[in-house]
Parts: sequence; structure tokens; C-alpha cells
Amino acid sequence: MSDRIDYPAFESKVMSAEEAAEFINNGDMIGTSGFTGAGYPKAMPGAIAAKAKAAHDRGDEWAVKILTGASTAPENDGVLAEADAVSFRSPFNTDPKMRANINAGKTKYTDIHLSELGMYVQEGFFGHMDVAIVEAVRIREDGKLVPSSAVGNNIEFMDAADRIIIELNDWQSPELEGMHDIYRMQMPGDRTPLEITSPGDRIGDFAIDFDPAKVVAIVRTDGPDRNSPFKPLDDTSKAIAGHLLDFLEGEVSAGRLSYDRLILQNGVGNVPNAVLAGLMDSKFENITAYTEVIQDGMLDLIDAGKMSMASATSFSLSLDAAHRMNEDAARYRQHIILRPQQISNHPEVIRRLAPIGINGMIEADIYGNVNSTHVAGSKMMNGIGGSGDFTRNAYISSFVTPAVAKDGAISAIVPMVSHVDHTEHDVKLVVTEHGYADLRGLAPRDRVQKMIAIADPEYRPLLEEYVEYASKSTAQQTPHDLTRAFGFHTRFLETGTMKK
Ligand code: 0RQ
Repeated sequence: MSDRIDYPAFESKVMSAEEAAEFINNGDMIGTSGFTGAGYPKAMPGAIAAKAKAAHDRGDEWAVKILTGASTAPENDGVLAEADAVSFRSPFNTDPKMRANINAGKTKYTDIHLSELGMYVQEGFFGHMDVAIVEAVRIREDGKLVPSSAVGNNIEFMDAADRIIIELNDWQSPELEGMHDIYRMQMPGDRTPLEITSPGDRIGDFAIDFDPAKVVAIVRTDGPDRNSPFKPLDDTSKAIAGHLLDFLEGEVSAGRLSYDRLILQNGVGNVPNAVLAGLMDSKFENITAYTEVIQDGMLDLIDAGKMSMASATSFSLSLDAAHRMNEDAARYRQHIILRPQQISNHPEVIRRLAPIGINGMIEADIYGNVNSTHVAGSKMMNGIGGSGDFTRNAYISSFVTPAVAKDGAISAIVPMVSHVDHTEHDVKLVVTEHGYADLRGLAPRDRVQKMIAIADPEYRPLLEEYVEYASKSTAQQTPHDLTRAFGFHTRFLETGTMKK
């Protein structure tokens, strides 16, 4: 009996990924573990991709539908996309090959709030789920599964699927056991309050109970989670982080925040990570996080004694930080809780805990609407992820971005966003390297100059020019000139730059 399978009935189920792929059929709906490059299956996607390729070589159509927690990695989304093996994908993807298939129209993609995907599965909105493929660190003697570095939608997938394939990954530290807080969300009508009044509160179990009769295969793996390392902190990220920290200092001075009551929701990306680095030298102590992913900067804050507790659904660690976690998981689990993503991103808890939300964006408009997902209105970047779950319900919902993209050819501040993910009703603060626009309590026309002030200086006159045209509108609540509102975008599509 292996040290990681302590449930005798599963011993006979151990097989290779290729053998387990025999349980996957053309057209299957598959739910996999995995969230931002952590806890995804390492071996099965390659075996499924090989099966798809073989079918395509015979001239047969062959594809599956894939639901996950969030983004995965090249060994999962990448290999499946390369084999044209995915007809439908949800939610959140950062893999470039999968993104190319989505934007080429080969893979249908639905981009929904991460807190809602498991709910959709429970409610049957996606249709029937055939297989769940879940990475684990151990099967306990009572048959319960200890997830690895992400909890994601594992419970919902295992409950809904006809067949379960478990990948037991020896690379993942067995000391992760005890870090999870497994709680099954009830169906509408049976729901009760989630008793989480502080990020460190536990409401569930350490492991997932499921129907052992559904397990058709157990595959042994030994591969690392893969996350790309953060880019070294550049001056722009440092400046944006600096402005955000100034804003937080201002909130302390105004009596709306205190140095020992900072709860963070930190999105993925370089700027949110720069904020974590900035907090290291700040006056904030006893920092906590009620967020989606555990990032490198949080391990640093924990090690420095600045962060006491972080609640999330997965790790989003560089390989170096993942090794640190593996060597020291028993210590880190005193400070980290991994929950199902329905709970890590639950609106009820977020509204109660009132974190400071910090998320990246593609563009914002002069009235404070934010586009996090679509380049020029049509091309999917990654997806909304959990940003909407937090933005609607956080205490301060902020968006951070460099003022320009693509060497200045694109302005992050535009007259009208080309796609809306976060409306003016939810966005409270927008930060670039030129400062912050505090939009709280302002009427739309009063937000305009604040937004223009944080735009790149080269784009400010173009924005002013638009405002002048828009001000001629007969309706003065949110003045727009609809013939010119997408002038920045159409110019970019025609000439390759938003500049005149
Ligand atoms: O492109 O990779 O080719 O260089 O977008 O941009 O500035 O490095 O910023 O890594 O923080 O990503 C919105 C995508 C920002 C991210 C987004 C191009 C830019 C670059 C990345 P390259 P940066 P970031 C909860 C939070 C939604 C999900 C979310 C995101 C690339 O923050 O996915 O918030 N958010 N989750 O050049 C064209 C523009 C652009 C642009 C940037 N206006 N037009 N390209 N780029 N602005 C956690 C989770 O949900 C997991």
C-alpha cells in the first residue's frame, strides 16, 4: 500500500494515464481541479490530447468540454489546445494556445464569475458532467480525498460527475493536509449563513468526502505546479503600488482604516504583487487576506510576521516560492486556509469582511467603467476571474494598471470601454503610475477630470477633446458622443496606435 493511498479499496484502481484515458469519450464534459497554475492534473490532459490526436489522424471528430477552477498550465490547457481537443472551456484561461483557439472560434468559451461556476454545475446549467479529474496529496483511511494546492470546484465536480479519476501527486507536500477547509455549498432554499467573520475562521473539514464507487482510476504523478515567475519589479509597478499605499494611508488618516485592520484581496499580476512588496515596509501590521490566490509576496509577508492569516482557494506561486511552500507547508498552514472557490469568493463573506480589492484591468473609461477581459471589445485576454466577485462586494474596489500598453500605442484610459466587466457602480478607485482617481460618491461628470489626470500625458489632450464633443450631448447625466466614443479603438485598429 502506498503512503498516499490509505484506502485499501482503491489499490486496484492504480493505472497509467493512458489506461485511464480509456474512460474519456468524445463529447464528454470533464471537470478538472486546478486554479492559476496550481493543483491541476499533470498526466491526464496529455493522455486525453493523445487520444484526440489519434482520432483526428483517423479523420474522426474528437473533443471534450473542460471546466476547471481557473487557469491551469501548459501541461493541461496547453496540450489540450494544441491537440484541438477542447470544444468548450470555462472559466478563466491564461494559456496562450487555448486563448488562440478561443479567439479563432475553435473553442467556445464562457467567462463567468469564479464564485458561480461550481454553483452552475450543482444547478445543472452546463448539462451533465461525465468525468471529474482531481489532483490530490492523499486518500485517507476513511476514503476522503485531501486536495493538493488548489481546492477550486473539486467538490462540485466530484459530486456531479459519473466517473472520478484521481491524480495522486508525490511532488505535492503531504503537509498540505490540514490547510484546507472543505465545505459543501447547499442548494438554493437550503442555504444557511457562512459563519466566517474573520479570514482565519474554519467552517468545514480537512478533506473531501465523495462516493468511492465513482472512482475508475488513480494515476500516480510527480510533477511540479507551474506558474511563471513575476517580472522583476519595474518603476511603473512600484509607482502604482506607491500611489495605492498612499491612498491607504489617507484612509487611515480619515479614520476609515487602521494599521491593524487591513484585509486584502489581491488579484494576480505584477502590480498587485508590487503592492504586497510595498506593504513589507509599511506601517500596516497583522495584515490578513480574504482573497483568491496565495502569491509569493504573501509568503514574504507571512515570513516577516506582517501577515497573520490568508484565506484563498489556491496557490499562485512561482516555482521558487512553491519549493519554499513544499519545504515548509507545516508552518505555512498555521497562516493559510484553502477553501472551495464558492467560499473564497463568496459575496456574503466578502461584504462582511470588507477587504480592499486590488485587481488588474485592460482599460477604464472616463466615467469609471472597467474592462478586464476583452482587447478592442472582441479579443479575449484571460477572463473576469474572481475580480467581479470581489469588486461588487469589497470595501474599496480598486483597479491598477500602467497608463499605457504596447509601448504607448494603447491608452488604458479611454472615452468609453469597449467591453464592460465592472460598471461605474462598483469601481471605487483607479490607479496608474500617474496617481489615483478616487471616484467614491462622485457624479459621472465629476469623475471625468480625475480619470484624465491619471491617463498618460500624451493621451490627456485627446481625452479632453472627446469630453468637449461629448459635452454637446443633450443628456448631461453621462455625456457621450456615440459617433466618437470608440474613436481611440477604431484608430488603434486602423493605424496600430490610439495616438493621432
Ligand atoms: O500583454 O503579455 O503581451 O505583454 O495585457 O498586462 O500590464 O502585464 O498586467 O499581468 O496585471 O494583466 C487585465 C490581463 C492585466 C489581468 C489583466 C496587455 C499587456 C500585456 C498583461 P503581454 P499587464 P497584468 C482575481 C483577479 C482579470 C482577472 C482578474 C486579468 C497583458 O489583470 O486577467 O482580475 N484580470 N482576476 O500589454 C491591449 C489594453 C491592454 C493590453 C494590457 N488596453 N489593450 N492589451 N494589455 N492592457 C484573481 C483571479 O481571478 C485568478
